[in-house]
Amino acid sequence: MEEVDKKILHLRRYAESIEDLSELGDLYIEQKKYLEARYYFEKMIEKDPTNILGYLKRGYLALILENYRDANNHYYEALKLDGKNIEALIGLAKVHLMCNGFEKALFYLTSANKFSPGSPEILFYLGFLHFKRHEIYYAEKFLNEAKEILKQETNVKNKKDGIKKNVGKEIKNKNNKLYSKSKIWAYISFFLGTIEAQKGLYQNALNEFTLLEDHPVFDPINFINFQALWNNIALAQFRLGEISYAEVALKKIIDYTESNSKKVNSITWLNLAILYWTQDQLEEAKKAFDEVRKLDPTLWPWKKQLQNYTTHGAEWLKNNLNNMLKENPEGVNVAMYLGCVIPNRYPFIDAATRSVLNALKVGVVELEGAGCCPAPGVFRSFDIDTWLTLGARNITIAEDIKRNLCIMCNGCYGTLNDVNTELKHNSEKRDFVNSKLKEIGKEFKGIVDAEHLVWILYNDVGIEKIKKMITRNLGLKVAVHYGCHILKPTHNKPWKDDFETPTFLDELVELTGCTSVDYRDKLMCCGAGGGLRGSEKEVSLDFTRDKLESMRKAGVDIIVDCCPFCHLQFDLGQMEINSIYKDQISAPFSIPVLYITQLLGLAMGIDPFSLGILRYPKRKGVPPFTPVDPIFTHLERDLDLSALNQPTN
Ligand code: 9S8
Ligand code: 9S8
Ligand code: COM
Repeated sequence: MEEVDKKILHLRRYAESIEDLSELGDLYIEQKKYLEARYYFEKMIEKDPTNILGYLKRGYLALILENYRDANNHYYEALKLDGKNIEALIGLAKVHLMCNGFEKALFYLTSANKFSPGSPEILFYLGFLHFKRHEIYYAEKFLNEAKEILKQETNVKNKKDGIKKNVGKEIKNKNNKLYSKSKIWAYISFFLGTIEAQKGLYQNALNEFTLLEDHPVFDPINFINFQALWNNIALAQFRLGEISYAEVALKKIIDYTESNSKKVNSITWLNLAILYWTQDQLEEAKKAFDEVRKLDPTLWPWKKQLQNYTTHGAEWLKNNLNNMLKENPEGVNVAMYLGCVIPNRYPFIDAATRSVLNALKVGVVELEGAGCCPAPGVFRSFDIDTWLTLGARNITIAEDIKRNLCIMCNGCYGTLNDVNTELKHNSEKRDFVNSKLKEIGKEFKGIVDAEHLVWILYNDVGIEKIKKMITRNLGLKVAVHYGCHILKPTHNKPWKDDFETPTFLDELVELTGCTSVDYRDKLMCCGAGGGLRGSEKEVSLDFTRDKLESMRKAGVDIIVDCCPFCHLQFDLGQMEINSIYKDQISAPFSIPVLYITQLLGLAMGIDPFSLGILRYPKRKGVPPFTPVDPIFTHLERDLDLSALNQPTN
């Protein structure tokens, strides 16, 4: 008979005191015999309803069983007996954390912190709470505080015990790095690493993660934790370009599951699939995608499109685009204005936009013979009359077919909307422009609107309708970038918000289940506009670098924009900054950049090939320059928070 069993037998016979019953319950928990444990904890309460211990134990057990209502009730009873009981306060905070009741969790943790200041456990949960609320600054602050206190405690303890070598609470891992065996310490390091990764500081992240490689908390026995850690290691390696290390890390998880009949999660396979895809190992990628589908069909629903795309390539896409709705007699109809940057450098922005408009049943036709808008920051700065005339010419093409323009570029929108307003209201200028247009048999009438795509989505189609089309919750943290010309000048813009604090683009982004994260100088220029990129590239990239550092500080997953020129500046710009400003940046940048319709399309379930997010074959020298595939990889969502229910030492 095992020692534990003997002990249990003994206690069952002789247990009398509250303490004995409590010990017996604990032993049953260890053996995962929860019903028995509950029986003895209930006996504790029966025996002495004024003793807090029984309620605490019942709450603790309910937490393990993820029965949050019960946990809440028991801890609440405990708190009634002793309003300052730290365990009850932390227990209640955990319950609310698990149910995303952040306000209440914060309340309990703050009280706990008041009654027991400087407890690493409380500080850890405060950090964790802020982490979950995407408040990176405070998350880091509390986690670091907790870590510091743990370190001091360990030192004191080691000194007191006269411990000189690596025994007791501190041990060395195989890389000979000193670390603490404490559970809380391990979680703190894990979250600090995750935060570093979210900031794009992948080397820092790895420094934290490798400390945990052979930590008991992340041992394969705690499979969920083990998987989360190695997924995160893989992601950091992947983003650092260490592809083979990333592959090894992911395979480590899969190998372990195969030999231990554990269940690998679909995200691990998805990460592996994306890794192979980016390396052009299509056969392996397909196999991995198959595994993803088997485990979770909602995570990778584009199996058929993948087949089509890999067998028929661009033909399949072209057919898709050719068969789109041209006219909707009851709905919204527009004429697509492309500008210069999209057709020449980012054709997938066009493809993504058309796919989304088609899904929303918007009729789309071409503007045959349209030219450069012309660019506001360039032409208008030199010659207003030429600018007006060329702009008016483009508008007349839409007038001929009586459709409003759908403009995907802020600069083009700036020009065409300004020209349109100006000529509708200024008869002198209109006469001048028309005298020029007459030479090519055209006339500006002022009968259509020049609209930004975002306004068409937000207003003409409407938030409600888009919301109904959203089928997937993307859950990414997004740096929304508006750009200049969509907001300014303000006199002829349709946005009802205060133009200094616009929300329309954030609202669209948040329809997808993403969070728009605030960051410093959100409305600042990307740096490209006004001819700056063309004439002073380094200066323009200095702006961009500044914005990117702010985004990184806010820990965003991706950037979302609504202008191809901004898009170019962020996408290609990150690569340029990584070399030009190598010595001035905290680490190389690699934040995926999505155009708004790519994000919406993904949330609407449109396949990533039609949206230009995954492509084949992979080519050098064409966008996206900053890889966007990582948006399919999941960082903090790998974390299993139930692991936090385990007792902490
Ligand atoms: S067209 Fe010519 S150069 Fe650009 S993309 Fe937007 S602004 Fe108008
Ligand atoms: S590009 Fe698009 S809209 Fe602009 S001018 Fe300032 S920001 Fe970027
Ligand atoms: C920016 C256009 S989208 S421009 O460079 O200001 O003309």
